[in-house]
Amino acid sequence: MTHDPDTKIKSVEAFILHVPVTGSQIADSTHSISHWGVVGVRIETSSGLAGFGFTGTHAHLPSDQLIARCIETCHGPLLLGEDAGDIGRLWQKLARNPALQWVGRAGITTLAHAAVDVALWDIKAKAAQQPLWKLLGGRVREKVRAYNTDIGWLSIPDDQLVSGAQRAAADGFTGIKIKVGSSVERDLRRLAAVREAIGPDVTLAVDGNGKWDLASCQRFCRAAEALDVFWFEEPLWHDDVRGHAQLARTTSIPVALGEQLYTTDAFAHFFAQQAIHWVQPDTTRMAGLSEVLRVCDTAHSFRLPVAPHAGDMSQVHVHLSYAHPACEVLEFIPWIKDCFTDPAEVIDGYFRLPQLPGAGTTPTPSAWDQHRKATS
Ligand code: 0YR
Ligand code: MG
Repeated sequence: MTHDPDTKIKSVEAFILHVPVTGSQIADSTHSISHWGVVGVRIETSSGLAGFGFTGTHAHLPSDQLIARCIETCHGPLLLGEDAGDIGRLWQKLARNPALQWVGRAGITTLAHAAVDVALWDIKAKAAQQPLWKLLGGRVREKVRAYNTDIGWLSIPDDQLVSGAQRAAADGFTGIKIKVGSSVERDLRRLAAVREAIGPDVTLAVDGNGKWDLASCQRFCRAAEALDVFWFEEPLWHDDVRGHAQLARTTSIPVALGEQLYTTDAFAHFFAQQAIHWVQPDTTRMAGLSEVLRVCDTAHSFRLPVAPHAGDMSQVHVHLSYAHPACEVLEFIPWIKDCFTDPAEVIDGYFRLPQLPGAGTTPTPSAWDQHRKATS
């Protein structure tokens, strides 16, 4: 293997940022949180180029510190001295690290790998002095449509849910998503109220975070079908391929999922069983952009649309979505965008095209000062 001396990896350092969410607390059907965790890595090359990548968490410091430790002590030593440009080879090296046999394949080691892989893409794009979307083949679409998730939390009372949805539509959003998974009756009432308030032209998706059983999902869907639901996200438990396939056969509402899947193999089961309509891989949850690209290509071959899940709050996925033909719509949550030099911003309902070289993962100095937590 020949090594470009300029992109030789000199250091691998983990970092943790805890960034407040909108208001002081939000909830879905499984948990409530006050901060978003940006657990990442800064990789520096011998020429002094710094690349950043991160995973997204619910900002639980002890588990964030496990990810940081994995980055520095398990993945880091395999990277030092390597050519940062060898993204594919380094992906394999980390994914097939014999030291992580049994320990890895999902969870902490994969989240840590996600941060590393994205940092390598960031370095490659910065070395080329181009925003990442140019490296991914350039733009395939004029604009990336955004949908707003931040107006739809289960913790938001009914009247504020309706006014928030109206405000988002007035701001130019053509898509919103609301959380479900509390009680079928309450969630149907909220869904109907939102649909009534926004009219027929704004796409309206629901997200259950895997809380309900099949019977509850079917009961919900029977009534929800009349309300033009864009997709039902994570209706059932994340690994339940058969249940999702059964639901997909019995409702006209498209099934969306992927934010809890760590590998292309996990997606393959859902594709094979026709248990998925909207494909939602996440560069922070799978082992980075390299693995997400494989899922996007596969989805495309099945003629299935991709809507990346925003564990990165769309900092990286906005590049992917401009460049990949399968990506049709992208989630918008504004919590961490101002922590980055090239924020993922929505103007009149569409994501701004990123301009700066890199993957959109470079933190600002003030975010670094304000939100940094100890990695051990
Ligand atoms: C907020 N996004 C999701 C967020 C997310 C959660 O806690 O992490 O709702 O898992 O379903 O689509
Ligand atoms: Mg979700």
